[in-house]
Amino acid sequence: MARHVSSDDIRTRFSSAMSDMYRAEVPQYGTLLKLVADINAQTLYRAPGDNARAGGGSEMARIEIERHGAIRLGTAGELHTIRRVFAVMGMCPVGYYDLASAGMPVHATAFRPVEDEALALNPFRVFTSLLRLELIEDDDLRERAAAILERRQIFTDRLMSLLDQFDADGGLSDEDATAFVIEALETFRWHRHATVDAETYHAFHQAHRLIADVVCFHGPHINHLTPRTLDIDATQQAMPEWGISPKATIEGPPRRDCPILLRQTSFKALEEPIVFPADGGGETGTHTARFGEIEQRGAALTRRGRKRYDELLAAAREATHGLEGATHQRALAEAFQDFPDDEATLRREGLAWFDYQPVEGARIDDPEALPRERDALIEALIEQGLMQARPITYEDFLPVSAAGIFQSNLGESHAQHYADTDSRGEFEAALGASMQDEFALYEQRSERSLTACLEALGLSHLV
Ligand code: OOG
Ligand code: NI
Repeated sequence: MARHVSSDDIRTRFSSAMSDMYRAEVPQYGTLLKLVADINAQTLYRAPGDNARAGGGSEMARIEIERHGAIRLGTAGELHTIRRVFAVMGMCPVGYYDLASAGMPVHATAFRPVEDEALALNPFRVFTSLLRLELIEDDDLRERAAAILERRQIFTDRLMSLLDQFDADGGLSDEDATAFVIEALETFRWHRHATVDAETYHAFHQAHRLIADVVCFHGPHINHLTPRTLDIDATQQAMPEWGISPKATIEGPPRRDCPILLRQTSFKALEEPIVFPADGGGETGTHTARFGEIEQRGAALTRRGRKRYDELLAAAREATHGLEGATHQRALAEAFQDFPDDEATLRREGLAWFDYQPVEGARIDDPEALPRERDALIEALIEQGLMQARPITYEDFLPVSAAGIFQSNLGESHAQHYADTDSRGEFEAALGASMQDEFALYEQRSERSLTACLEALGLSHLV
């Protein structure tokens, strides 16, 4: 039997093919990549040591190819199959994002690699949301949407048979992996031909722009592909000089000495020409769905850290309301003043996750003199210069930020209110699997590194 190509390899081939396709479809994306590469090079040049912090050297290797994208699906069946597509690329569903309370009739998960090595090679992630048809109030519109979605097939026949083959054989040969990348890309491609007539399109658009975007096209076109910057403030500031106009505020936490979680900003969706079916008169129109975004990633927070972040963000809402740009960031920074901003405190207070490594050439003179209690031992080893702790990079998304990104690209005027219902169970039923818990993943990673570190230092017996 032919050797199987690794999932990591297929993921990288796919994300690179996706990046090429998006660059051809959305020229501004190409400009954005150049800008981000420019800022990253400058940032590294100015403060090489600084960037070793979130993740260290291996992190710099992945940053050039690091992207996240987003798609919006219409049916349970589509979500079920996309899970199989991402599984071929070693990407698993992590976390549940309910955006109904933010006025978006969708819920979502993030498909991404979860193993340390796979993340280091290429952490490609896709924020994948599913339209919640039950939130469309108008009975007639809801039924029409369901019927339209039921009829479409967003995956090619060849892709479906490759998925069966992958499930049966546990992998794909080099030739089949190439075919897989080509076929899977079709699902993410932009189609200028709407599947419904202009009147139907406008009716859905009126109900919610997101509904028109999901229901009226042949497939769930990738709506953005986000590169990672090492300095989002500098990138945002430089955008206008490069002919890109960003949204007014950066989502997420403020700028900090020890970056935490995820900061994001996007630029406005393109207004693209679309064509309605010929039998409906072949009218033309425009649709705005695709946009650009950049992100800066920092340390993953523990449950306690995240709770504190969510509280401070909620409290800052009033203080930052209506503010833009630098004024907004200043007010936000003020609101976050009580959140510790040095690695030692973040670690000691259990607010962020860390990865542990033995310092090269470390020698323990008297192991018996070391504390037995876990946290005290960690601190002692760090203090004595025997062990190094580095923040673990946040690999996920933030629901409040995601809602802000959705909103800025769909137009605030369409903000709506949906009842807060927990539909996680329904999402998992559609997916055919449960989502992994992001906090558990970070904790396991931290624990694994600590165990390996203590072993390397010959201290396994201590804890
Ligand atoms: C997804 C928006 C969420 C992010 O980075 O938070 C997202 C969408 O607009 O479909 O990509
Ligand atoms: Ni995004």
